Amino acid sequence: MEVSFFKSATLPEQFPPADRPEIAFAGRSNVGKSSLINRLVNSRKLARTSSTPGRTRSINFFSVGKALYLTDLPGYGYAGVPLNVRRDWKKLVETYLKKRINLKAVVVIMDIRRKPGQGDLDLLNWLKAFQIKSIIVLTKVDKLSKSGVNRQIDLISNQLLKESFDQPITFSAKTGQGRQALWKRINEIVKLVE
Ligand SMILES: Nc1nc2c(ncn2[C@@H]2O[C@H](COP(=O)(O)OP(=O)(O)OP(=O)(O)O)[C@@H](O)[C@H]2O)c(=O)[nH]1
Ligand SMILES: [Mg+2]
Repeated sequence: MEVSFFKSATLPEQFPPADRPEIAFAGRSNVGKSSLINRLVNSRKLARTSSTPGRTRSINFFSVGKALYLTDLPGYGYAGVPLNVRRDWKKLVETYLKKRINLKAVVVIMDIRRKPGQGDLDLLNWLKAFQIKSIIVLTKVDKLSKSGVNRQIDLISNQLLKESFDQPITFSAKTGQGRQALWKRINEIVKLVE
């Protein structure tokens, strides 16, 4: 299916019509959200990536044929962003999550090398409270050795299970590991045929 950039929104009025299912991607600033989307659809330049945190400031909508929207949400938790800008993002993202009626799930992306931060747990709990499905992904697995990956999976899964969240999917935007598992999960939720 053809994937293309559809629209960038900084205000709710700019969101495209809610005429197809939608999956959003969220996580800390610089965690690798845009890279994950690019890898998922195997297009290197679709979502802009950067080594400068706080790059994605708007909500970016990508269309997958006419079947689906993927949305790249601005990252949270980066202190380098001025407070008033951070407040605007928060408002935009909260409005999005509350009002977007075609939203089927939010992929919550975390760095496998770090333990889930307060921002991640807040988001997960918030989604749960609003009965929005979450898919937890641990990305950048290519940065650790196999034993390092296993150790982190144990550690993070334990912490998430304590708060009764699902088992995470491990992913690498660099190698493509986890791409199929993530599509499978998305397909289960939106019942698409890729
Ligand atoms: N090795 C490796 N690097 C990654 C991976 N995913 C992302 N990166 C790198 O991490 C940096 C941030 O990636 P982005 O995809 O721009 O992160 P983001 O979450 O969209 O960032 P913001 O939009 O600023 O919040 C870039 O330098 C990427 O190349 C991965 O799976 N493996
Ligand atoms: Mg980004």
